[in-house]
Amino acid sequence: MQRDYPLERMRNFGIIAHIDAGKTTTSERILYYTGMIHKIGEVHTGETTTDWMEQERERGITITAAAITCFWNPTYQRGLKDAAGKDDVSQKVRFNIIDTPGHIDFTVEVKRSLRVLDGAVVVFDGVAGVEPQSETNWRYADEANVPRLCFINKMDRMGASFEKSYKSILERLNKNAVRFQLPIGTEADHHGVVDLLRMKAYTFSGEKGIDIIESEIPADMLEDAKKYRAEMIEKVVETDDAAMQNFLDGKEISIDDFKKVCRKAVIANKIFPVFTGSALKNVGVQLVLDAVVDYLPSPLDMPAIKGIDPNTGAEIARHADDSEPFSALAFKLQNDPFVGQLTFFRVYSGTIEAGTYIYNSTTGKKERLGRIVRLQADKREEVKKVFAGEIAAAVGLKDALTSHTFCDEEKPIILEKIKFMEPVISLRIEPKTKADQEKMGLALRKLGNEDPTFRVSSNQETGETIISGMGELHLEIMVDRMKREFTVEANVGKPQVAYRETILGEAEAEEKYVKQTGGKGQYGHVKLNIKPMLPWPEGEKVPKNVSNYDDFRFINSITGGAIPGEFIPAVEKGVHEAMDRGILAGFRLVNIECELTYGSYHDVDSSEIAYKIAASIAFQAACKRAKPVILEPIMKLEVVCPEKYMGDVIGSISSKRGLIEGSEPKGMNLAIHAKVPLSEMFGYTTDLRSMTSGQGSAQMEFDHYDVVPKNVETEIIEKKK
Ligand SMILES: Nc1nc2c(ncn2[C@@H]2O[C@H](COP(=O)(O)OP(=O)(O)OP(=O)(O)O)[C@@H](O)[C@H]2O)c(=O)[nH]1
Ligand SMILES: [Mg+2]
Repeated sequence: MQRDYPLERMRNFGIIAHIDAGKTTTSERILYYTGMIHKIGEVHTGETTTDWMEQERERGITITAAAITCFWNPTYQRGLKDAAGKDDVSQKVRFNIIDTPGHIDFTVEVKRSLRVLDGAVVVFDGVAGVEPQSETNWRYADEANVPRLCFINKMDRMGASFEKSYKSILERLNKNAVRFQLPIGTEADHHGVVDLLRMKAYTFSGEKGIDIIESEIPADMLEDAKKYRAEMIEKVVETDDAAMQNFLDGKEISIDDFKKVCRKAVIANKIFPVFTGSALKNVGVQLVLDAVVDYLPSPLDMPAIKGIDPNTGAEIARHADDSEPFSALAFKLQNDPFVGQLTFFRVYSGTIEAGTYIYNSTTGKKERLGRIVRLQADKREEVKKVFAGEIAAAVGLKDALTSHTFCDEEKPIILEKIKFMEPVISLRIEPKTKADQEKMGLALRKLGNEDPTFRVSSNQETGETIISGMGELHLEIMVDRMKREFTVEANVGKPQVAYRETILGEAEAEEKYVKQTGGKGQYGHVKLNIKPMLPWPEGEKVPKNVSNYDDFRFINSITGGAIPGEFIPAVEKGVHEAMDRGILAGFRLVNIECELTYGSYHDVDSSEIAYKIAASIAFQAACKRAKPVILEPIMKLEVVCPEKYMGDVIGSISSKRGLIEGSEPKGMNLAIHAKVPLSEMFGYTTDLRSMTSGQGSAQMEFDHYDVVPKNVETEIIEKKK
């Protein structure tokens, strides 16, 4: 079976932005203009295609990233005929698009999407310009090296300003953002855009702006258009020596040559073209799609994906090529209302067919791959075979989790894992009845599998179940989903900060656990050394005697069989369990390197359980002497309010152990930036509202964990008792 689309005519891209910038509204237009849907649904009526979850439709926000496939024939190809006299669709491109949420609590969706996408369209609210989540998502895209186009949306809104928004991109995101268009008219009068490359004006008419009308640039805009065109060309040719030389020689660059040079520059993250319009008023979206075709990379433009050969530990690479060994990354699990469990994966190399077995190199297990589907709006299209560079979803896989690698069993590779943030907030959850109790475990496990930033733990002493996540809204949605999708009724406690514990010093401890009880006794003896964990040196291979986790490292330095090899995993397990229990106030210990340096054994009495207990006791004893401290999440806070409330707002932040970092004008308001401990911030939005007569708003995002002051530590420990 052949692939239906050549790699160079595929674009995998995401739509990312701050909350409410218009990503879903834009995605819905894309589905309409590409003919995937015949009626546009709006966010405010809860009828869009990509916001399909009940909670999304009710609240008008995106919660989970939705992947959709569609096909686009660039507008500049329209009306062209091929050699046979038929419509020329030689440039038609397949889009795999992911509409992501903007709310910080669901930021995991942006992170994992960017990992498997080749490009992104970053949407901005034309009134607000760059907002906190625009910055965060831009940073994620930087980390993932994803080329970007910018779309300044909502130009129809009162107070919209293309120039101000563009300036905020230059100042806060990247100075290589370049105007490729200008809006025609703003606010209620906004109705078209000027394309600076073609030097034409475009307006949109017909049903939902489906017809694109080209005309001359309005006379009063010509001057600006010429100026900004020159600026655009100069910025772009600067990235290419040959083009620069021609430019200096005074030669006019052709549209095609400009596109070629620009494409290279965008893919190299040297240029970020800026477009504009209004998704809601159907202005400009089609031209952004043309730009996706012209400037964003196909899988062929991306560097080979790197991974580790699990047999040798050596770094190996796979190219976007159907003839290479199969490799793919699972990036998202979703319980689909129509077909059940879906595992989304991106194929990096080779191909895979439905009805065969898929090898998971992360678990070392094989599973039958029954069906593969691609999501096209609300249809699920069955596909027989998936090729390099494609994104699809497997139906019904049981063992695969986010970040797992699928590959050719004969030519194994493990791709780099997606790094997720740690949950900062948690609450106690209690099933209402015995029947709920049984269902709750299963429901929480499923939800946790879908979302790596949602964690479930149980306190063995109290029997309590604790769920943790990224914020109050995150946990609220999860509890709501548990009720509706799994019909589990539960009582929930108040949200609490997810504290952690760690050590600042180094210590050693030894424990000999011996029990003589008539028959076979117990014997386990270990000596441990612990210290704060430093990052593993980049590029250095992890030796066999080291288990390296994100926040814990275990080194087995036993030589000469002082402890038989079969008991070492029990020692590690004992340490793990002790870490989960914490040392000061029962919060999980993190960032510790633990070295097993010495021990002994007994021919008859040694057992796994004895080593586990000995290790737990020794580890806790060592922690007590290694300057243990409690860590708390510190949040990055932005408060936007009229200037006259500045004094009150700053006062309130300071009284919450906050650190003011600065302020800047933002439209008619002032934006105040600060770092504040999360524990002080519950209910802050309400306080702020009353402090500013409803005119202030706050945005918060996790920044880092920091040691709590001694007096606060005492308070936390007291409370725990
Ligand atoms: N005036 C105006 N409103 C718009 C425009 N685009 C979107 N909106 C409105 O802005 C609100 C948010 O739009 P969405 O498309 O849900 O924004 P989003 O970026 O997907 O939001 P999240 O996914 O929740 O982060 C909705 O009420 C839209 O109707 C636009 O171009 N102009
Ligand atoms: Mg949305």
